[in-house]
Amino acid sequence: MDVRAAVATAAGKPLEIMTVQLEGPKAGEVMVEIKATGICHTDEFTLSGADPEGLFPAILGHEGAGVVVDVGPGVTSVKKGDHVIPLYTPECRQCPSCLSRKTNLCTAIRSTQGQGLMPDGTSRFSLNGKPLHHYMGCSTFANFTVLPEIAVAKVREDAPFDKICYIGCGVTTGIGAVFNTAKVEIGSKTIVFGLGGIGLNVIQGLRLAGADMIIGVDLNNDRKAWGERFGMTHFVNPKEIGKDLVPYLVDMTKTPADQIGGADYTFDCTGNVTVMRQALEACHRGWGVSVIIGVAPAGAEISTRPFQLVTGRVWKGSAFGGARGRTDVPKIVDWYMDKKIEIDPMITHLLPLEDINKGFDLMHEGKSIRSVVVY
Ligand code: NAD
Ligand code: AHE
Ligand code: ZN
Repeated sequence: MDVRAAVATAAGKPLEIMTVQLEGPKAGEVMVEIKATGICHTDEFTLSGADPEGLFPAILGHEGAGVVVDVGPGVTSVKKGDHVIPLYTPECRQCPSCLSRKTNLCTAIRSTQGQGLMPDGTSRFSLNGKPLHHYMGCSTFANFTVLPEIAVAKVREDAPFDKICYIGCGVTTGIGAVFNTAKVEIGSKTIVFGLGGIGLNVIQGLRLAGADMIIGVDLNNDRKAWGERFGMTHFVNPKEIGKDLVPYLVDMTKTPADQIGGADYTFDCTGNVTVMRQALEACHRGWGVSVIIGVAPAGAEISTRPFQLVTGRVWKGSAFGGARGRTDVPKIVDWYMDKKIEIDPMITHLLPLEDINKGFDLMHEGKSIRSVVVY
């Protein structure tokens, strides 16, 4: 069938809106009509050419919500009419990773997904007979897409698509990093680097977890009010402090009883490897945990003195907030519907597909938290 899509034709070029062809679902697959999709910084990262796994031409987008319109043979867990959120981290519940209970990184289809293909090694998307790559197993920058059954979370039907699409990445990533990865305790001192679509969700997660101190760090002063809106207690713009950032942050966390200082938990939500080092080194000696969420460009590497780790700081990473999508995403939708978490204010722009490139411009200009394309 013909579908409308924003196609990434080459690295660094704006997306092109066009009609492309989509094949129906094969065994174990479902076709979903995408109703809304957020634009995450990771889409920008791949479009820019910085992603070592980036493939072109491709249909990007991985933060969607929609309705199942067709199912292939053997599909049992969802049916036509179900509301779903696509999962770039699937949950097969059978692979060694899922069975380990130690990680959310299901390995059932990771290899074909990384090659921009469905699990059978082919693409469902094409343009004039030539295949187009899928992206992160989702390709939500099209009004219809095909996904493996294990890569959709069935969610309640009264939840609005233009809000819950954000749970497909940003919300779950930020809140999940706090609860699943860091396991932050009540009363913690915390620092969040980068107050964008992910960082603000880390902040609202920290507020929920009962952190005492939530320091937000960003180069953009407009982000101060945004951070405060979700529970940030202090704001630091590294360009304005006139001294080195790490000792400055460590000083902020000192108390008369603890003159060592340092945060219990820090989170990188920038993808900048210099910031990642600062986030680690701003942790408390002996126990501070730093969680890397940001995605760094091809060739970038992190470094620190091993002494930082010898003296008890811990470096961790978090993908999709450590969430098991089919199990956890429906619960996060409930949290939103029950007003335990906020989403609406973070969705700063709603755009038609034709204007999707404006969403990328707004991100570059630091003017949006989340732009959402509504089909
Ligand atoms: P965003 O563009 O909305 O926000 C980034 C923020 O970081 C902005 O406020 C920007 O001003 C700030 N920033 C940039 N450089 C900085 C610096 N040197 N110091 C302090 N602040 C700085 O992006 P986003 O959608 O929030 O994504 C953030 C990062 O998280 C990206 O790298 C993205 O690819 C990654 N990400 C990872 C996962 C995961 O599962 N690990 C999921 C989603 C996004
Ligand atoms: N392809 C990149 C890495 C991209 C990456 O780290 N992706 C995150 C999700 S970002 C969502 O906005 C992730 O979940 N990674 C786990 C995985 O299996 O991809 C690279 O550097 O090659
Ligand atoms: Zn994302």
